[in-house]
Amino acid sequence: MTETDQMSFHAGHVALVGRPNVGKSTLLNAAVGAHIAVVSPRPQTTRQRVLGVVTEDHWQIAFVDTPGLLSRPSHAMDRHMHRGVQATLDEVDMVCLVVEAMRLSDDDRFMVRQVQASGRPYSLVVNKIDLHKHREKLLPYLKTISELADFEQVHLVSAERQDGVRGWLQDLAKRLPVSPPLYDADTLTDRSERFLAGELVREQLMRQLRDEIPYATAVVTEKFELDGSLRRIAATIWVGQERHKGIVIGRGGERLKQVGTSARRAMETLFDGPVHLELWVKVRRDWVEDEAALRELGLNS
Ligand SMILES: Nc1nc2c(ncn2[C@@H]2O[C@H](COP(=O)(O)OP(=O)(O)OP(=O)(O)O)[C@@H](O)[C@H]2O)c(=O)[nH]1
Ligand SMILES: [Mg+2]
Repeated sequence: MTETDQMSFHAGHVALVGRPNVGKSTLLNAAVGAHIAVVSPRPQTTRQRVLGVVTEDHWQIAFVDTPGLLSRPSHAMDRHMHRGVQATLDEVDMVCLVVEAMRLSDDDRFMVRQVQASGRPYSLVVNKIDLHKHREKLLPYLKTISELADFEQVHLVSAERQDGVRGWLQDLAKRLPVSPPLYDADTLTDRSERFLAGELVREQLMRQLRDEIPYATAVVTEKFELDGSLRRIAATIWVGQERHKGIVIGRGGERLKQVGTSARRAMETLFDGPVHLELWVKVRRDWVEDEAALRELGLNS
């Protein structure tokens, strides 16, 4: 990189925050162009922050995807998520608050206050605009939400359809500090393939299990070995109660098989190579409330 290039390069960290289910992780994946953050129709899918890096000729944005927060944390894991988001807000150069078009709940308002209190420059991303054909109907909504805080910019996007994402990235990049790149140009995330493998299994649990069960599951990758181009991966699915074990396994092992097949396919796409995946289901009573268990499962950061 020449000296002139260095003087015009912009780089920095940008937090993606918002209440659960607004599409932060979908937006991260759309920005990075790879499925590094887990996505499901259920709120509170993301549990730990994930870094996603986008590098272009003149800029680099390092996004931090965060768990969606509820205004009232209800258990130990919730409280860890709140602390994690706060730590992210303290570290980044800018914040993007993500909301869902035409929705404004108490949890959204809580997040607006968090973002205001962060002391960082912040902008608004209104996602899921594909769900609204007549854009002019969004105007009263945009007026109401814009009046809640002094957003530097407001962007309308559809993360799922990749609509408006490019313009949003370019606009953000301009506002980042002049700085050399913070990561290698080919870095996509700070998370290891080992971590991502566990997350892709958990994503399938979030998508395929009903009721409260997926919230009481955690996944730990026990083995991650390279055998030529083949990745041999073994993971344990931890459940909070004995009766959940049977539900995760399903009749004749059918559910676990489907979880495994879908997770393996997602891993093969992400890692760009074949994967052999082995899954085990084990019980650790009420681990969501158990600080020691949270530590062991790596969920207390
Ligand atoms: N129609 C539509 N759906 C979207 C869009 N973006 C995300 N979704 C869907 O919204 C749901 C939630 O998406 P996520 O990306 O997991 O949301 P999140 O904000 O990361 O949620 P948490 O991790 O729980 O905080 C998923 O079913 C997505 O497919 C969009 O632009 N349009
Ligand atoms: Mg998420």
